[in-house]
Amino acid sequence: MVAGICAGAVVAALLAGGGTNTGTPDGYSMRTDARFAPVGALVPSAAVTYDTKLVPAAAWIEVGQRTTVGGATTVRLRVDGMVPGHAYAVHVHQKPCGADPAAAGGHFQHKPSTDPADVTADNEVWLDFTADEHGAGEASARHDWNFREGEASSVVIHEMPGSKVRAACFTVPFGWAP
Ligand SMILES: [Cu+2]
Repeated sequence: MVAGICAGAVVAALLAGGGTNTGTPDGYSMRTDARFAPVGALVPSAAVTYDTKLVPAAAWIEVGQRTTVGGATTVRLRVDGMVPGHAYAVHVHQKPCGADPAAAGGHFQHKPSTDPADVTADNEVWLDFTADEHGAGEASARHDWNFREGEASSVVIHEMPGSKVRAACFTVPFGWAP
């Protein structure tokens, strides 16, 4: 019975689409990458830039997720082609990206809350980074909890820490398998 439930969840994870998804009895792992393209680009991308000065077209992003059976989840971010020395704020957001930067909705929160005090790196997935002198950057975040179905769908790059302005967005097949 338990095995049947697990198998169903794995299928759901695999159907989430994109990248490399591996649902196994050991958990869920996924890695996906893309090059940014502006809204309305001839060749659309899962990675959309709204501000090509901060996130240039053709800048690269990779996001990986590893979730263990117990639910502990690590999310990794790697980027290249960003503005050297610039500090970006990055979060996992609830909805897929769209032409409108607001399409990605709010942050994924482990404990859903409207209290600003719950907007923390403990209750959310933050992947802030500062690009190195070559424009590359990376970050990772680990939590004891997992995503919930349909509540984590993208990674949003904000123009700087503390800013709500969305410079770019990457639609990611996050999983919620056991
Ligand atoms: Cu955000």
